[in-house]
Amino acid sequence: MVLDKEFLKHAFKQKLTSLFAEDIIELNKYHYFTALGSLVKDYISENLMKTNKYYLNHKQKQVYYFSMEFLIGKLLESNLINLGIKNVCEEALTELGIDFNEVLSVEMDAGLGNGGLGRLAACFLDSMASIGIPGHGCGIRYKYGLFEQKIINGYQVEVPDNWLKEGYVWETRKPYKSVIVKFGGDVELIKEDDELKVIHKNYEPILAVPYDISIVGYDNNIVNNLRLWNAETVDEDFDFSSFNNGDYLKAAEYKYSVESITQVLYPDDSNEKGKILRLKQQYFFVSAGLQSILRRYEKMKLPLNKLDQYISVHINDTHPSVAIAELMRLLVDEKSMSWEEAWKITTNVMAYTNHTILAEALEKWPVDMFKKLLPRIYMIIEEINRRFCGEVFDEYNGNWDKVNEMSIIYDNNIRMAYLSIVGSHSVNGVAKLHTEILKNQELKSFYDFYPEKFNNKTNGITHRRWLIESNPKLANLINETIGTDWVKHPLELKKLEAVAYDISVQEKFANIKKENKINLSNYIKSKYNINVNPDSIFDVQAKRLHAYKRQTLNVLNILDLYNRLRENPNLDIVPRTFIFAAKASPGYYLAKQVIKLINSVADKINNDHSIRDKLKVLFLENYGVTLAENIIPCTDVSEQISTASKEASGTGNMKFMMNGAVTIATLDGANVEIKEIVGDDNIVIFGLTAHEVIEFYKNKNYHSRDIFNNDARVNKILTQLTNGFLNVSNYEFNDIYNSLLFNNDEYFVLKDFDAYVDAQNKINRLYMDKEKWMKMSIINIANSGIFSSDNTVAKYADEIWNIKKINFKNQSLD
Ligand code: 26Q
Repeated sequence: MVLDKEFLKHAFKQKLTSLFAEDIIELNKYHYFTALGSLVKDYISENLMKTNKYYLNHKQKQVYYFSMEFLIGKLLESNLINLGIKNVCEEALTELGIDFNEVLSVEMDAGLGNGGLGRLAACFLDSMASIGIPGHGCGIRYKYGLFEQKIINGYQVEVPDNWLKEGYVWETRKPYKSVIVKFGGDVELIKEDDELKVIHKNYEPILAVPYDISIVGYDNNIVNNLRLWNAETVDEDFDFSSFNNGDYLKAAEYKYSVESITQVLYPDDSNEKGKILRLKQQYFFVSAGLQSILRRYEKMKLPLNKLDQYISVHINDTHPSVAIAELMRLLVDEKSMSWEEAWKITTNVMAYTNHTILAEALEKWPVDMFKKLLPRIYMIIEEINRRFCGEVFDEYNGNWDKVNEMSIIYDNNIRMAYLSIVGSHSVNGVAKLHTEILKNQELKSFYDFYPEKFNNKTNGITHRRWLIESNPKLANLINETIGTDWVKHPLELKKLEAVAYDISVQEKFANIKKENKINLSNYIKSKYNINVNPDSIFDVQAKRLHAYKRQTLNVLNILDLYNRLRENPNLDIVPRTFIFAAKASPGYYLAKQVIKLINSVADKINNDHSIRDKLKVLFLENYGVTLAENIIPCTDVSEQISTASKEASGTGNMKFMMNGAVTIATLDGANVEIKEIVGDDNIVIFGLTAHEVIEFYKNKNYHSRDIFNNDARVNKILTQLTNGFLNVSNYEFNDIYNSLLFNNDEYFVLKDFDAYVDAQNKINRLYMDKEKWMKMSIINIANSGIFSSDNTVAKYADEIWNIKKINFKNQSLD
């Protein structure tokens, strides 16, 4: 199929007819979107089939990225870009009198993730396809993605995200590839011909139906697959037959309980302990995924004992870690392989990424619950643990303390991180600092035991979505300035360094930032009826709301700045627009209070005309992939201010940098590496180091009250939280107040306050020197190529998966 404009116009009209049987003038942008999407999908499908055939014929090793979350956002524009047909589609639709950008904008975001971990999975899929890695996603087709956030009277209100209600043009249901997943029941081991046979009875069978979404590589004809599983009842006529039995309600209830498995994404990015439905979700997609991988493998007629040469399974945090036991079950129970051989293969196949060091986020499952739901899997974990503990016992000369410390099953809980380490050949952190903390603190005993397993893979982001798609003006200017090599080789962005001091180039970059800021200002005006000055500094903190990310620190500085402005209206500052965007987990009370606080401060400041135009505070609702794409290109200052040691990596930090924002940051996560690459002059660093934070925890010698008592500014601001100054009840912010003062400020907000104020003042001074600022901005863009997920994924392929890139350039896939 060749797509030229005339062909497209024709095919588009035909699609409209076949889908809607109405004349084009009767239809609206939603229909246009569906028709164009469907057309593009047809076009992609040809390459999908060719890619598959190529992989099969060449017996290419495949990697499967198992993840509970894929935060992929909209797909139409990125597919068009990767296929190289965006311009021609835009022209075709424009000639038909259709507003192309409106058509792009009506697509629903696929918000099947909470935040960083889910978005990372989506960036990796894009990069794997684009650099030629046969890599596929495996996850859950949640009927409801992450909730939609509304702000009502300053509070977060959650609305269900019914993203499938109009159908989803990118998916293909493949019922003939369904598999059965078994829950509960009784397991018996019997000896038959000297072989141990496993009999699983009285289990509940669930039908796992795959929905496939094509992942299009950039300009290389490769199409990989994202397979999302849907839970359904096994017997299609189930409710009907029961109806005949007069048991209709029971059948309906049963159907509901089965479908509830894939009903909703857990809206929590740290911990929601011990929920049986979540464990069901985990085993459901993992078992379905592994069964379908084995089925494909068997089709290739390769011996099972070579599985590890042809398959890698990557587990995105511990959420899919039952995969280790499930693969053992499939090999030992269903394929009659010996334990030893199955174990060798399983550990070679599996690799694990850790995304967090927050103790409360480390997954544990209560033994009783686990055993009941997954009896055979539990037995297998017990056996894995029995053997592992034996090794530890031998290695440490019978030291039982060591065995207890490292045991996978301990205190009636299964520690999933430990299972993941023991059952994988690779364990990686997501930024240098994070990996060091894992090795030297959190997982030290495992690092001592298995040093060869541990490695670092600093996160990355796809520059196609986060620069080419979201900031087309900047991408074009980069093309004009250094050519287009960087598109396929993002490290080439480095060439921009040569022009960072060139005033005429700086001006062009500044103009684009300004144009983007004007666009966002218009959006804000139309949505919130607030006037924003596009010449003000756009200072943005956009990420999940969490105490460790310290949105509170940002707000406290704003309050202090406001106090200073009220005392001295002539204070020499560049007008600043502080923008927040963040969802809080619905059950995370303190995080939701912080949203109310931000909105209360915003109300107070935005309505104070005495300081007008010097300060604005905005909370943009419903942060997600699409809003991120709109905010990031407009940002001057990127807020990356987590308590050092707490943010595993961060990826927003990379997105902002790539769009020319200057970062104000603690030395946490990947901020450390951003600083290393841009140099001290092109980033503003403040605050405690990870080492200092860890020492304070250890020595318990931080007392937040001392700061309250000795720092008049802190005293004043905290008092303003509870004395009616913010036009809310005096009690409204009691819990925030108490967390800072009486619970000793777990995240060192007050401790870092003074350094943060200084850092913000420094930002103000730097921005006043326009040339200096634009130099910093350009140097940030120039050095962002290293954070393209193309590089990250290439390292995974090379150092973990042992998969070579395939190169299709000028080569047919046939
Ligand atoms: C666990 C148990 C029960 C319910 C929910 C969860 C759960 C869900 C999501 C736990 C964690 C997550 C997500 C974690 C996450 O997004 N971590 C982020 O991963 C990014 C990619 O590596 C890093 O850049 C961030 O630093 C890290 O916070």
